[in-house]
Parts: sequence; C-alpha cells; structure tokens
Amino acid sequence: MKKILVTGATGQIGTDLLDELRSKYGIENVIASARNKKTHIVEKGPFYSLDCTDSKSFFEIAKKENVDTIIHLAAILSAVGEQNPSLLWDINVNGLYNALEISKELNCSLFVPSSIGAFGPGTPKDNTPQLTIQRPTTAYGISKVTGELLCDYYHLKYGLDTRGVRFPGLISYKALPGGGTTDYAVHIYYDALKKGHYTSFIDKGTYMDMMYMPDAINCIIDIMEANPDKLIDRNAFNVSSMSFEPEDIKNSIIKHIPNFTMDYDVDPVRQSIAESWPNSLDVSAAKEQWGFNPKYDLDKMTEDMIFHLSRKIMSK
Ligand code: AKB
Repeated sequence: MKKILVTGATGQIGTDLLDELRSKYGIENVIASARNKKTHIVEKGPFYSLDCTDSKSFFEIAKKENVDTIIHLAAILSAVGEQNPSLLWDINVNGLYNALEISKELNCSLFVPSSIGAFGPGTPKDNTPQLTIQRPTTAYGISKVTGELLCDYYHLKYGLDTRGVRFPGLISYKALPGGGTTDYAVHIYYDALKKGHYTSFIDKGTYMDMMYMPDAINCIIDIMEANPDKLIDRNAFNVSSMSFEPEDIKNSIIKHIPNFTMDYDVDPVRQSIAESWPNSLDVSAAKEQWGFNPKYDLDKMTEDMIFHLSRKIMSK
C-alpha cells in the first residue's frame, strides 16, 4: 500500500483506521472520503465528500489521487438495514460494485469488510468454520454474502487483488458505531461511566464474537500487506478475539466500577438478528494464512476502554 483511498472514513472503523494509516504511510498518502464531513478528520489530512453510489465522482477521486489501494468501508449496518433494506442494498451492493469496477479500471488492491452477519441460523453456531453454510436472514447479511462472492468473482475473473475479513462486533472509544446489533457492547461502557447503569437491548446469555478496535485495525493492515500467494480464503477470513454475552461484559466492567448495574429491555429485532449469528468463530485460516494475532481479550479491552473513555468524557 503506497497511496490509499478510504471510503466511509468518518465511521467507527474509519476514524481509528485513518490515524493509524496516516502515521504509517504518511498524511498525504491517505485520502479520506465520506458522505458526511467531520471536522477532526477533514482537518487532519486530504478529504473528499463522496457518496460511493456516485460512480463518476468515486472514479474521478481515485484517478486524480493516483491511489493503488481502496479500503471500502462505506456501508449500512445490520439494525439500520432492517429498517431500510433498499438504502442498504444501494450502499452495500451498488457502492461495492463501483469500488470493484474502479479498482479493476485503475488496477488497485481492494479491501472490503464482511461480517459475522454473513452467517445465518443454519450455520454451525460454535467454532463456526471458515467455509460453511451461509444463508443469512437479514438484508445486511445478504449484502455481505453478495459482497464476498462479488469480490471472489472479480479476483477469479479479472485477477483483481480483493481481500477481506468477516468482522465481529467492534468496540472502540474514538467514534460510535452506527446502527449495528453488536453496538450494545460499546454503549455499555459509555453508560457505565456516565450513569453507573446500562439497560441492554441484547438478552442475557446471547453470545456473539467481538474484537477491540486496535486488533481490527491491525487486521486490515496485515491482510493488505500479506503475501498474496498465501491467501487461499481471500473473501473473507473469519476473525474474532473474544466471544461474550452481556453478563460477561458487565462482570468485566464491575472489576473497575464496583457499583455498576445492568438490566434488560430486549429489542426483538436486534435480538433475533443476534440469535441468527454464530456464538464463536474458528479463526485458524486467518492465523495460518496471514498471521492473524489479536492482542486484546475482554478484561484487557475493558481496562483500556475505561481508561480512554473516562478521559474523553471528562474533557467534554
Ligand atoms: C453489526 O452489528 O451490524 C456490525 C457487524 C457485526 O457487522 N457490528
């Protein structure tokens, strides 16, 4: 990666990723783009307003900036996708189609995140294999399977250097997630620090895969820097560093905030999405093929989240 265009750069992943890419590859070599401007991102380096469904502008920016890599993060998440499936299809599939065509035309490498949402109720729930049944029951999941297959197709048919991972729920303190099912695992830290109490929309006993953002950022950089000859499962690799249910994260927070309490007001839509996803993924293919090696478990993540988030909240 020498010159990189990031779409959806103001979202939860993009906010952390830009900082890391800018310090590793140089500010001028990381071009941020998103539909909505956010001053702290715009001020720090090159930025374009871009709707990824606008293929002409997307192409012009990539060509003008002479990028060799596109990290295509622009997407709608699972819960918002159930409210607005046509918007989801437009952004997640038509936007991705543009990213693929532009990468083909300009000979760019392309990173596309898939998700645990690409699995469904028929998928084996525990130690979910890399290659298995993928029959998701959400609009988001269908768009993610479509994305994985499209990326494989462009690699097989045109030799395009497409690479991707299936992200679990991502937890971070710099930017909030925007409308996913796993978002409770971020909101819980904010409410623990601000109110000492959290009401969970995901039910007790519901396990999902999760990962702390620094490990997710390393995934993107490591897979894009990996030797392409070693990548058998290009689109997309299972990745995860922990699997927990709401009571586990509550107990981890209590180690730092002893009076923290939690109750439940389960959201049926997000609960049924969560129940259709795996409990825990088998990540051995990512370990073997490109050295996936996450650093954070639940308690280490909680310690770091509370440290950074308490400073963020106090400075406001
Ligand atoms: C969501 O909950 O929609 C996302 C995801 C797991 O893809 N965080």
